[in-house]
Order: sequence, then C-alpha cells, then structure tokens
Amino acid sequence: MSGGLKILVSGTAGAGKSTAVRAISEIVPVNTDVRNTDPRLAKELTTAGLDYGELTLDNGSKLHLYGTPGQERFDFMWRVLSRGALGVILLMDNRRPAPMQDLDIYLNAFTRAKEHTPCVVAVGHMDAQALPDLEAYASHLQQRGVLCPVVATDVRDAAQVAGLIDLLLLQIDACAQEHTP
Ligand SMILES: Nc1nc2c(ncn2[C@@H]2O[C@H](COP(=O)(O)OP(=O)(O)O)[C@@H](O)[C@H]2O)c(=O)[nH]1
Ligand SMILES: [Mg+2]
Repeated sequence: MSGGLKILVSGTAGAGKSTAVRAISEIVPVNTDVRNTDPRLAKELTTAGLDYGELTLDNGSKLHLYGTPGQERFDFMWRVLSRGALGVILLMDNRRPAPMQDLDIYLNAFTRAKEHTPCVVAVGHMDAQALPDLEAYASHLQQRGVLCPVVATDVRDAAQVAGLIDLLLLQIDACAQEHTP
C-alpha cells in the first residue's frame, strides 16, 4: 500500500475490534456495524462490522488500521482485507466457550504456513474470565509452531492498544530484517 502501513485487527464479534480502532484512531473511524431498530427482533446489533482508522507514527508514517468483520461467514472479506497487510493483531475474547478453537480459525486465516507472519495475540475480557491464561495461549501457539507474542489487553484503554501496535511493529521490523539478505 502506498504511503503507509496496513495492519489488521481481527477476532470474534464482541472481542473489541471496533473499540480498539476507536481508541487510537486520529480520524473519526469508519464503522459499518448495523444497529437493529426493529423491536420484534431480539438481536440488538448486527455486527457486519468493518472498521477503519488511521494513526500517524512518531516517524511520520501513516498506519492504516482495519478491523475485520468477526463472523466466519465473512471470511471472503478476510482475504480481501489481508492483501497488502503487514501484520495482524488477533484479539481473543476469553469469555468464549473455546478460545483456542477461535485462535486456530484466525491463525489459519491470517498466518501463512511455513512463514513467519507478523502477529500479536491480544487476550481480552480476562477481567471477566481469567482462564485460559496467557501460558495456555503461549503453549498452544508453540505447539502450532507459531512465533507470536501473547499479551493480556483491555482495548478500552487506549494506552494498551498503542502498546499492541508497538509490539506488532516490532514483529514487522524483525520479520523484515529476517528477509533481508
Ligand atoms: N470488561 C471488559 N470489557 C471489554 C474488554 N474489551 C472490550 N470490552 C468491551 O466489549 C465490547 C466490545 O465491543 P466491540 O468493540 O464492538 O467488539 P467487536 O465486535 O470486536 O468490534 C465493548 O463494549 C467494550 O467496551 C475487556 O477486556 N473487559
Ligand atoms: Mg465491531
């Protein structure tokens, strides 16, 4: 992508992707969530949500931040959004019934086999649900041969989201150096 770095934030619906993008974007973020106003339907929010936000880094480059739609039925959009992306933040919702299965779905979608894709696993909602703990995530990643840091994150806190971005940028740098002859 010309004139900037493209990174993705992915994870299940309700994990906090929109919250994360909103927390640090310098522009009013684009968000495509559709609020259901039909009182006959129980569901309050239909998260077809795609997010877009921008952030200028200290070195002047512009970060283009894309939050992917959460549902698997939108996985064609994941492929579209992945094009040109330098790295991905996988936002986990620890309250989900099987977070490791969620993680596998996102790893399969966003990290290329046999290649180190810059990636950070951010475990959210740990205040509501402490287990699985970070160690469990780390050993799951290790078993899968994925090199990727795991951190506890509450995306309601902008400083923590900025920390995730920094961590991902470090991964992107390290990866670029690995591939420089
Ligand atoms: N208690 C708690 N709430 C969180 C945490 N992370 C996100 N949230 C909340 O969970 C909701 C996530 O919604 P949203 O950002 O729309 O999720 P999305 O579907 O992934 O875009 C928001 O109401 C956040 O304030 C967390 O770590 N702890
Ligand atoms: Mg959303």
